[in-house]
Amino acid sequence: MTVVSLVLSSCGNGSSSKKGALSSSVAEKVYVAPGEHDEFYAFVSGGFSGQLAVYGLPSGRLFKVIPVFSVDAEKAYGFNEETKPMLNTSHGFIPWDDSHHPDISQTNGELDGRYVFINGNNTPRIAKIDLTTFETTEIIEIPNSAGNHSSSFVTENTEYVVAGTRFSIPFPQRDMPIDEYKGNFKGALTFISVDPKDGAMDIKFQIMMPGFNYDLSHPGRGKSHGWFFFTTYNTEEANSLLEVNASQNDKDFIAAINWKKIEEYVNNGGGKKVPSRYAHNVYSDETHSATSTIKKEVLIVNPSDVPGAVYFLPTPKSPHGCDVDPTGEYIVGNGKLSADLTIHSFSKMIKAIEDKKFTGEAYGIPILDFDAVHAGTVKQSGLGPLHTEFDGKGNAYTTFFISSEVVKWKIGTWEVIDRKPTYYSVGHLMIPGGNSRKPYGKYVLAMNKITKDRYLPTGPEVTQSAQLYDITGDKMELLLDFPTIGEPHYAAGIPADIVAKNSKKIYKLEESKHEFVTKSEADSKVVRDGNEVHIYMTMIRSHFAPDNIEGIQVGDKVYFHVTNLEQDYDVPHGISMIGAQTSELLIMPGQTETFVWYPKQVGVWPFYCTDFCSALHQEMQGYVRVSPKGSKVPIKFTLDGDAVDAE
Ligand code: RUQ
Ligand code: CUA
Repeated sequence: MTVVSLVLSSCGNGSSSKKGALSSSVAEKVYVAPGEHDEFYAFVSGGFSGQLAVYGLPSGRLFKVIPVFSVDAEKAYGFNEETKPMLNTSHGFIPWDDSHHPDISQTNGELDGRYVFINGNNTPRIAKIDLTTFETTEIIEIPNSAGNHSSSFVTENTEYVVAGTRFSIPFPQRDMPIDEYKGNFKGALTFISVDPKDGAMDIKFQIMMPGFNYDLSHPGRGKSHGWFFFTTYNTEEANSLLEVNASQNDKDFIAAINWKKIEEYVNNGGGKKVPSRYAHNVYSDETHSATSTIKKEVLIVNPSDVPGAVYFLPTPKSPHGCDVDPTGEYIVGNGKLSADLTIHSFSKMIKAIEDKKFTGEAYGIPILDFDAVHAGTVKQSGLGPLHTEFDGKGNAYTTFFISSEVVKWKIGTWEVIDRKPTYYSVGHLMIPGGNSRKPYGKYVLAMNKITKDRYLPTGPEVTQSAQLYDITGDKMELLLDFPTIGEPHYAAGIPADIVAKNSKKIYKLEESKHEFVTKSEADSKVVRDGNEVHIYMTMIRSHFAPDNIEGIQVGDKVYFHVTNLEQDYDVPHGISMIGAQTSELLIMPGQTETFVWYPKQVGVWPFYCTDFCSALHQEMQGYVRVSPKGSKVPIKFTLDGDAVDAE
């Protein structure tokens, strides 16, 4: 009630009202009128939903949930025969994951809007989403890894997408006592090359690091291009009760990896191929189908074999986020058990390396002298810093989980300029382009873990949410709360016009190379092959061809290969079959998809279109006659109202 009356009473004050979230101008700043488009896309990770959600900013409107690591019955992802291979791993078909950190591809350090990458944390995987179709088109499993968390961040020209293990594990993986962790477990940092032409991913090498936990990472850029930075914790190498035992050391490390040097080493024949099983799954836009290949070896690099490639920068108090400013000079360590933020200087680091300012080593990796690399500290800035983003105007914004706030501070002077509460317990934050040379510093999006009283209650679980702040002025201004799917971790934002112009409208029917495509109604047919029946079906407003099918028997395995003949934008059709133990298919114009049905009961069973496609959508239906096993009823179907006998 208070909110309503304040909003009303500030009406007419125009933009002169600076009362924060309650001024009347706030509504205008997020209001996107009906029919108008948002200025930015925000790709917000779904966390334990395993997916990636697409929102518009500033409105906070949800456009799409892209299925990535979890099956999605709405889109048949992981249910139809075409996409099942996408979820294959060395552990078999895995229908779920925990998706954390999306990152958009870059060219020359700027967002190019071709792909979004995102990591699966649980069964380590990296996925690539094609931003012409907004569909997951490639997933590569990461071997010798567990809790794939310091991922999936891209280098300046998308040379690599990088994945680091959170949990160290025995290398090679084997049956061994857990209390022999120290020295025997290793942490793999994986560099996945991305083909500049077609975006194909391939594991180029894995660096086998000491058995710490590798928490987050970011690439160098500009002057630090060629380097990658990873926060570590549990440098104690404890293996139980980590909340106590991994917080003993006053400082953990940021690992600085000169990947250019390692790339050169590897290109000259360095490294060792070791057996490792991992899945590489690729979806083809031509066949509308995915294939899964199990790969059998990976190239391992031991850091001490490449002198000058890996260093440790001491960083206080179990750092979480590892963030690099747009110039590439500053590396921010967000020490989650600290009140301070530690910032290292890239130039000082290079100098310290040249001057050999080392204070020791860990497993042969030099530890740089803290004072020789330290650029500054943001003092007493809040409690529990997690992540930092940049606006490209010399300011940084850090989330503080414990004190529930976003704090704005100045790069170089390290002074706090502003702080705004979040509701509540903020984890990540995102400025569009914040992980690039060119941030679009108009908004910051904070992603909160707990929302308690902010929304109508929905039982024991209340939605997680995002909050949007205007950051164009000296002071941040809270504009909007909106609910999110799952639990958002990182997000990636991009100006809409970079992506929208490339959005695909239809799949061209004549270009389809799907194995079971039916390009015209006249080609529709039903073919029996032993107890397998293949139905080659088409759909167009507002009927299926064939519609009535006879001669199916209990115990058959019936494949519905269904092609949507439409060649108009935004005209999908759906199909669902009574008793099918799978989802509907939702088929885009020009696309072919397949589901399998096991008829279990004799009778005449209907199927229908699930997507309201025309005024005669309710007429879009058909029947399958199911006879007892061994029946003499021949295969027969109707096309265009005429009965056809199968050849
Ligand atoms: S980690 S807060 Cu993946 Cu910070 Cu989410
Ligand atoms: Cu096709 Cu409804």
